[in-house]
Amino acid sequence: MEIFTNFRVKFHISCIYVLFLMTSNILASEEYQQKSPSEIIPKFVSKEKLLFINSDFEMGDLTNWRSFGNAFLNQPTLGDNTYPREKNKVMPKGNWWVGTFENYQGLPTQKPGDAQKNEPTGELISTTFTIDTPYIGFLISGGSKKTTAVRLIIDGEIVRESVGMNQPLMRREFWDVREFAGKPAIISVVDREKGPWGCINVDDFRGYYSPINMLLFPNSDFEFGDLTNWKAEGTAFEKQPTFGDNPAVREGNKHSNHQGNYWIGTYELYQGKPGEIPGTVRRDVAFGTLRSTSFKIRGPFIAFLLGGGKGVGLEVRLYVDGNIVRTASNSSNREDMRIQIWNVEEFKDKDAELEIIDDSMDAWGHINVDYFRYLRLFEDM
Ligand SMILES: [Ca+2]
Ligand SMILES: [Ca+2]
Ligand SMILES: [Ca+2]
Repeated sequence: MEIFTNFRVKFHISCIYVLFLMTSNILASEEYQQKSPSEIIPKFVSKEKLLFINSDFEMGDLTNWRSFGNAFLNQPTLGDNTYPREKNKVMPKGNWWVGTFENYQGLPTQKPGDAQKNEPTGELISTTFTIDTPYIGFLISGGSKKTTAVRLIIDGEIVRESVGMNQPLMRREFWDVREFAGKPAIISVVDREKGPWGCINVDDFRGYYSPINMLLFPNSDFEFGDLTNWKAEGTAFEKQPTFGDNPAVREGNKHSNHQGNYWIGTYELYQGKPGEIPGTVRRDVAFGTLRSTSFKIRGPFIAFLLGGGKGVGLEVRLYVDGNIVRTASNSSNREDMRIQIWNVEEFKDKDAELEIIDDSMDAWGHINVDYFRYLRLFEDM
């Protein structure tokens, strides 16, 4: 009888729980539709901690790090040292960071902006730490080749690697390290490059319990596989987003360089659905616009991928308070998308919208875009 009662109680609790789940799902979806779009953006909060003592370089020395070669001899660097020199920000977290182009530690013999430039090379290796959070996050910028990189090494193997984007501003990068839970690991920062962009900048290595959402709004990277939070007009964006590296299927040597699985390519006609054939194209004759939902500007820099034709009528626009405040277009005809960065510091907390325009029917009359996101958040500065 007791078992039966327990079962009934459990059954009732289960029913209530299922009802609760159903209701909360309905509420969630209603909330999603009824609230203004900027309110549905996930909160950018995340619990985190230092990966190990001085993983943020705030001791002002290389405690818990070992340096090899000469690139890291004059590290860490004090303050946003690129700014006095070239008016470009790196945006370190705190006072100290590592930048192998830099040569400023606040010594009396030095002045802000001093540089050792690209020539020095070397490696910086962290103390061994245990992977006890599901994610590792850090700041990174510098050269985009594999010769300037940040690596996670476990059991002597490189298991994660990130590089810069050939620009000074450090972005917040995350590694999913759940599969390595409990393992001993080290961070290696390498600079094996003497040529242009032969430098690596890093700071603020932290263990995260969840990654911070850097998207502008849900589906600003098109990974839903549909146009949720986007509104298409005209025909160019009808069968979007595009699935996979469709130009490479067709031409082999041309790649889209997209993020994840989905992106926008108005030449393309393949969404990965049953019955569709990879490599199929719509060609350049369609035109139209794709307008995003409204979102609040939460970070100082918006980045995205842009490719396609360079012609008139192919453009990405940022609207703030209904006015066009930023535009981007291609400088050459290219399928492979490249990173574009907008400084939007002045529009903090304002309402914005994106618009992608394909108003061209010419040869190369198509536009490719993907992965609209923040490089940093105001909360992360
Ligand atoms: Ca720091
Ligand atoms: Ca170098
Ligand atoms: Ca994508």
